[in-house]
Amino acid sequence: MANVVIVGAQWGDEGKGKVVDIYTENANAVVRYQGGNNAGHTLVVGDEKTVLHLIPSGILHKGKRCIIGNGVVLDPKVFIEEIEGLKKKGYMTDDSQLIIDRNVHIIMPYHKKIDIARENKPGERRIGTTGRGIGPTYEDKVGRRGIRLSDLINPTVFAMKVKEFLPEKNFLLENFLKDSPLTEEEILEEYNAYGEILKKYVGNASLLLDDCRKQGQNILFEGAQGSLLDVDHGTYPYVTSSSTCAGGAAIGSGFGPRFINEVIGISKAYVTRVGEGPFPTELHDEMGETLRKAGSEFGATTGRPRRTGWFDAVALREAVRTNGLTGLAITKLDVLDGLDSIKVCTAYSYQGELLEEFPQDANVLKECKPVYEEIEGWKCALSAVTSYEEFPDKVKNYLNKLEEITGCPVVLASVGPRRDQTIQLR
Ligand code: 2SA
Ligand code: GDP
Ligand code: MG
Repeated sequence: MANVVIVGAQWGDEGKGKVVDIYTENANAVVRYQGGNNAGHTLVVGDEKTVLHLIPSGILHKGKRCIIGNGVVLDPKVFIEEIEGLKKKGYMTDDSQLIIDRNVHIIMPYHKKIDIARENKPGERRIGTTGRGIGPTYEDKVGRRGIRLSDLINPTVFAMKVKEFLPEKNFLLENFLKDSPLTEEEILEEYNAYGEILKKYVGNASLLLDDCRKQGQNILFEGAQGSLLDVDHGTYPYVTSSSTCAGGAAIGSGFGPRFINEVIGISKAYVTRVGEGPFPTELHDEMGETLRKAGSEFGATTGRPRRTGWFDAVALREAVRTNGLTGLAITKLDVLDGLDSIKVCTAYSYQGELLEEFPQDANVLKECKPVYEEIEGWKCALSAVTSYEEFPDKVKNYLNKLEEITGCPVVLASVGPRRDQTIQLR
């Protein structure tokens, strides 16, 4: 292992948390580089389940540095609660294990209110956001009206910025979104207390990572959401507001892109999506429900039911290219255990034309019909399999098929949520 980026190769929830936890074994530092607490990354160790929203999934490994890079947007309340939860379980015994870059942008109370009010506004196009204030925080970052962690920990600067920005937010809330305004006093009282707690975690992620690199240490970058939710390369406007693709790892941490050695894309053996937006292989029938039940497909942050569908190689080839994937990890193979036959989408049909490449326009994608190849199911339980050799031939065929139609080698297969239900193929 050298410096590796782990990204979701679909619309999120592919099992990134589980894979990052496993790769952390060979890493010295684990870095979150985009998104915020819209993410829900699930780790299962023995019988204990931990869902992380902000803190890198390496945190269960003692002594591994966990870094929150500049590209992340941070809700201080959620962050503090997450630390408390981990400490209660006996993790994070040393506070210096965790560093937050001082340029991280802070999710403010008005960001959350605006996110929720926009989603609920009659007549507005809904995105199906998580309601965590992610989009409005990134808007302010790019609009140069953001509040960074370095501002939060300086009460004078923080008060000045709240005074400057709040009137515009209140105007929007009251006049356009028909929501109640916020007062400076309530924000300062709540957030000054957070600043005091967060102080001890503040650092320079870029400098730290460069030091790690110079010492020959291994760095793992943990993507959140998925490539098809990338603000540039995803199914815009039905995307999240950050760069979820591998390039985001460099921007969101201040690590030079030429030092990244591998990019591993995580993909389910089928597809899920939560929120609105086009999804060509979506199943609206019994089979969709079967996958949702067998895969426990409910949001790890909001509990929303996830939409389900067959594996989509057209979408995955897009992820292979936009991320420069060096390998694929296929998760949740066990969810397909009971099926007589499994479909994989190899191309789309659009207005009588065969498309082999993912359309850039969401309006075209919305009209695409999947062209399927059908593969025989293996009809046996995989959850106890521990090596590639133990896989029935039909599973090996499925994995070979996925390699062939995506053009990317499968390096890992997962047959259950636990750490020990993982098979390294290469
Ligand atoms: P947002 O809140 O502005 O980022 O929402 C914009 C779109 O991005 C999607 N999104 C996600 N998709 C899958 N998983 C996510 N994390 C949670 C999980 C989701 C949950 O792990 O299950 O619990 O509902 C995630 N975060 C953002 C979102 O659905 C919108 O389509
Ligand atoms: P992430 O956002 O990509 O980290 O994924 P989530 O944690 O949101 O969702 C993945 C879900 O699938 C979690 O509940 C995991 O525990 C679970 N999971 C991961 N890999 C497997 C697997 O191979 N089989 C099964 N059955 N569940 C898995
Ligand atoms: Mg998730």
